[in-house]
Amino acid sequence: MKTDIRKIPVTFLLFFLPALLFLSSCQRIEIEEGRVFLSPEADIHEIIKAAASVTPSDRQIAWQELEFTAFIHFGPNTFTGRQWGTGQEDPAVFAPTELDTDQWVRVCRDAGMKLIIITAKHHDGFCLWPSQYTEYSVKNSSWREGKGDLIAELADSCRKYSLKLGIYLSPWDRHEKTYGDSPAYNRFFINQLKELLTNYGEITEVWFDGACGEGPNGKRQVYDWEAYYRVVRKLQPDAVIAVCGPDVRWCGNEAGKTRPSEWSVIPMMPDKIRREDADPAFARMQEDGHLEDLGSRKKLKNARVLAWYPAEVNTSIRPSWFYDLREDNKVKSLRELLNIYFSSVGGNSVFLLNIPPDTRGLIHENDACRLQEIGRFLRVTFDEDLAERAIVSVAETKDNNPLYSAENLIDGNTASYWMPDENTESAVIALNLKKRKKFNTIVLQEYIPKGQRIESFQVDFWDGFEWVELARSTTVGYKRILRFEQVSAQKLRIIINKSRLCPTLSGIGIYLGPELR
Ligand code: FUL
Repeated sequence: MKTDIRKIPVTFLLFFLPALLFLSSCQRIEIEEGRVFLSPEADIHEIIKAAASVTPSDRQIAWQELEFTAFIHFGPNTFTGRQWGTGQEDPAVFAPTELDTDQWVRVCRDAGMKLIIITAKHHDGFCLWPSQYTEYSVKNSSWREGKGDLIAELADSCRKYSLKLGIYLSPWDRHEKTYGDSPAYNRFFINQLKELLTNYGEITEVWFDGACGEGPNGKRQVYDWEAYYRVVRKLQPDAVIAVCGPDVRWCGNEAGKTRPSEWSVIPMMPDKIRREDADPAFARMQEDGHLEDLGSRKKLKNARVLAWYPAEVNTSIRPSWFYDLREDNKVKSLRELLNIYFSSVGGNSVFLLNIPPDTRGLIHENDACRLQEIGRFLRVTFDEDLAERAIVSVAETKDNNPLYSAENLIDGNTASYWMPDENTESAVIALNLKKRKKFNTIVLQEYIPKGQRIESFQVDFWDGFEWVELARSTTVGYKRILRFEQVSAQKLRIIINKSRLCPTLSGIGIYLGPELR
């Protein structure tokens, strides 16, 4: 039956039809916690607006604020010189003579680290806690006469020095007989996960490695990721699930490289949010420097799902993940480590630095000394913020509302922020330090609870005659640290050249750090 348009009531055409059209256009974008679903009709403007509105979960924000974190690879490999144990090593090889987790935590704390992730179980299957589901653990080693629990000791030390604790639990288990017999092994793995998430207090990060090799029976396991995630969410709802998990993305290399534009909002394959299944752009970043961004306009063009999926940059202080005597003199230099720190923490990522304890069960003097140096350098650099008492001015503040005032940029409080009106895609922030000051470091922070928006910006200083460009960069995100040759100036301006929707900034810091030799 055909409808004669002349017979449709005028009220329908005037009122309901526009309403229907409006509603159907809203269907182009659906927002769920931390994700946005776009219909194929969404155009680039709608996509960009949607991308600017993707926000992190509270657990992702808390994790991002940790900034600098430690990885501890420790287990039978420490004693055998291997990097991947076979699972056939005698548990008796695990025999640290002076194990002291307080020492580990003090070294990390002094470097400025806020969390320690321990390899509770690496690929060899050996458990650093006395799991009731396997005999392959500390309980069959001579350490503490088989009565020790390394996870408990580390958890106590972390509590003592106020650091957070995370666990690395390798799904690939080269020892466990049920591995490869998928449902049985998944039950085994979940039981171990439950032990770790119930018996040691707060766990802040669960690090799932994606390695999936053969088990002792030659079979390959099908991991039940969704079931693992449910256990973590239920037992430790505030913990982030990293790498093979929905909250934190592996940066794509093990060399400590960060992309120049590290976006936390990136396109995902529908329903896939894991290292292996994600967009092909996630494929291992080449260590020779394949640093293409993941979230620029070009990358968002054909996106159907957008997610808040921030990067974690991991590397080891030595060439290997586990301790090896032959590497005692191969500890990365201060310069190398600080460069990684500034590009990762200052490049919208969290820096996860591995420090492998030695066969005594201590962090070796060479590594400990380097971490002391890092801590000292960072403390000296960020000791005094020269912007603290500056005069700051902007052309625009959202609704002229003091809640979003430019003063928030220099109040030392990242919970307050400046924001102009919506659709203000560029802006200038002027800073007057009241007198000439020397500086070589600038820190900018976006207010990420509102999303990540800045696409390009520059910093200029007034040399007495004209504005001179000091630095230029792309994204800001949680934090951007700019380092340059020392200058002396009283006036600066930050020009946000391009932003999605409108920028937000929660902080600007100006510092004079030691030269990095
Ligand atoms: C990798 C593992 O295979 C390495 O041994 C190490 O644990 C590293 C952090 O993750 O995938």
